[in-house]
Amino acid sequence: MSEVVSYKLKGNIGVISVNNPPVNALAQVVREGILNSLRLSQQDGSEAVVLHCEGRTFIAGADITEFGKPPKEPGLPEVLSAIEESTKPVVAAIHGTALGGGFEVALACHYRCAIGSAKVGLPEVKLGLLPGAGGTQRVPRVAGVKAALDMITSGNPVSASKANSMGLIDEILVGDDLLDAAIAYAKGLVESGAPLKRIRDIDLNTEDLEAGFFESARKKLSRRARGQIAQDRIVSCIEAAATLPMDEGLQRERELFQELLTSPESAAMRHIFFAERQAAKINDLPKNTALRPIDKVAIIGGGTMGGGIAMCFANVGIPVVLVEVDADALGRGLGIVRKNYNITVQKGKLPEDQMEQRIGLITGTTNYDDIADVDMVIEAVFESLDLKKQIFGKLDAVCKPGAILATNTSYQDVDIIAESTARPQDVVGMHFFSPANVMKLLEVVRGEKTSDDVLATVMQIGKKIKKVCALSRVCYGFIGNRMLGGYGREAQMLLLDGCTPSQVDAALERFGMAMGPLAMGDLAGLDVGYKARQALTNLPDDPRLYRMGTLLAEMGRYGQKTGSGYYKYDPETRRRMSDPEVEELIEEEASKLGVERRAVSDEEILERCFYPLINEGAKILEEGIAQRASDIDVVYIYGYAFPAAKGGPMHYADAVGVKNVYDKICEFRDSYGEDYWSPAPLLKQLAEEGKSFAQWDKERSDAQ
Ligand code: 3H9
Repeated sequence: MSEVVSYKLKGNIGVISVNNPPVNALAQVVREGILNSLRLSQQDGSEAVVLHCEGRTFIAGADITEFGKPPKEPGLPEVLSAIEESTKPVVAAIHGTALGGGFEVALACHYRCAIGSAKVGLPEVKLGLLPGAGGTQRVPRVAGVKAALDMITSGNPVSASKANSMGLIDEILVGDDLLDAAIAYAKGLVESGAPLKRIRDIDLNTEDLEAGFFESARKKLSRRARGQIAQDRIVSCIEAAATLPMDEGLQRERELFQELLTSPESAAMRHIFFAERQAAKINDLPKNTALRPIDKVAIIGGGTMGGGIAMCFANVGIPVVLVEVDADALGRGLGIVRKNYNITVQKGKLPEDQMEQRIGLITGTTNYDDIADVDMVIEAVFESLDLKKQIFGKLDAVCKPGAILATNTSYQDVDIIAESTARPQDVVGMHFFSPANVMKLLEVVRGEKTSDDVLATVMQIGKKIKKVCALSRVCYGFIGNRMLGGYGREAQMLLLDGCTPSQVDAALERFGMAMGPLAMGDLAGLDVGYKARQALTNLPDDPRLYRMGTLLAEMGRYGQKTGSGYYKYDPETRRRMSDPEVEELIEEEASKLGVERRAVSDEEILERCFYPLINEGAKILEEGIAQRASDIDVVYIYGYAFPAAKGGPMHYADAVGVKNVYDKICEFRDSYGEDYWSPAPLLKQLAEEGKSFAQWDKERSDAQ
């Protein structure tokens, strides 16, 4: 028997222990080990069997690295059948997170016990999959169709106590030692003559389901699915649970799981799963780099951004001091924080006493001397290099030695900011995305002199405040905003070439973007882009460039905040509507500029908008601004709402074929000129070598 899974008899209880760090994933050796252990348990003097895991968690799911490779025996369904058919009760003892296939193993057991801090869930949908080992058939039998649908389509785990109330966990264990408590529970079952409880034997109650329930569930989910098919297939599986005998339901689940496993959506989402974890790793940082303790943080600037960042820290129990220039501004800042928390409370997502606790962790000051003792400062004032330099000079004077001095700048040069202190090694960029308390991305910007321990600490604190971190070197706009330039430019050029705003946005929204670039411009404010462009000195002298955005801003049509921009907005509902006035204006401008308008296909819209992203991404890679192509994908998924089902722009390039992207860019260069369409040397190289960005990442990682 493998050492990864061991079996021992403890009195009259057989104990199967899984030990496959870090998360006890169900690799082949684990599946085989459990199967062999079960066989032993059927032949010895045990009267019940406990299945438990060593380390930090119960089984966290199938081994995702095995997906896409030839299957290895035994499959998980075989293991689950063996558990279910055991002649002695099998008890799952859960701690940490029992997820996906891990929770499905537990559901095949006759009883489930868990410690109070445990969580259980079926997160497969987040990988573009569905629970493929009975989850869609067993959960509805226990918890009902509606609760099952909610759990499986959201993919969110539930606490042990919630699972207990849903019937998914039979017993919450007390006591310090999980295994002792689970053995005691199993002994109790034996003594009381508890039956072999199999979920498959439960009759599913469908009485409370209104007619057409599954159809309307499908419709509702398709609105939020953004190009993903998994939700739809999950509904089909649960429908099968409600209408077919167990084994036929399992068969249906198996077929649909296999379909999803080979889908491009799931490949993209699995790519992102690993990319996200990889992005937190800094290639040249020694593994044992010491971390600086972060027990108290200051935020300079209590605007929307500063307030949102303060909430991120308060949410995980870290005290924050908000610094503003005067009492009024401070009052406004603290007011924004309270308002945001109130919204969360009203949505029922946060109990009121917890809100007060969190708000209690945020204090305010107008005096820099009050932040002399903090471990980390994050400057979040508006984008003025002079102002930022002044602030960092002040911070240098008041902050204790070793304090991390971070700037939340979106564009400014972190090295220049660092030079306004005598401790550039302590200066780093922490680029949050708005609203900072909601958006998951944190771009960590490594200055020329940023020290290793500052970087390691920021990566760790980023994870603690529940952000997904990606490292960028210093350049204008860092990874995300730098790439965005060409995307916005082409969206506007397409208007002159023949599109309406809604045609451009709709094509990109059908692709899966949460919002098209023109609607996004209206949301952010067309005045913002207008002002930012005025500060740029190196733009090509081309009257077509950003023509419509500039015109609309000059007309005072700033977007949603003025009720009109590329679109008109209903003052009550903020619903966007096409504006014939804008369409006329576009036609007039095109004719003034001598652009002959023509019909533009959706395909061209996608290519014109996304290929500049990919091309700039390739330049960012060859300049060493990003460590990996997959980091760029992480930035776009978590910071710019690129659809997860497409895996980020670089993965999308791989899916389309790097050579196809390169050829198209060359074609655009020939039609529209070199200013906007000069292919990145790395793109050319990969196209010529027939390689993908994923291969490029792998080769570099292998060489390290
Ligand atoms: C499934 O189960 C399908 C079945 O229904 C049907 C089958 C027939 N496999 O996240 P962390 C690695 S689908 C392989 O940083 P944390 C991860 O890459 C699966 N590797 O830890 C990382 O590696 P590295 C359903 C995995 O403490 C390391 O473990 N299950 C897997 O922050 C640490 O991970 C899921 O979707 C895996 N399943 O969070 C659960 N999981 O160190 C996915 C993790 O080299 N996992 N790794 O970068 C998670 O959500 C989190 O890992 C967990 C721990 C919450 C468990």
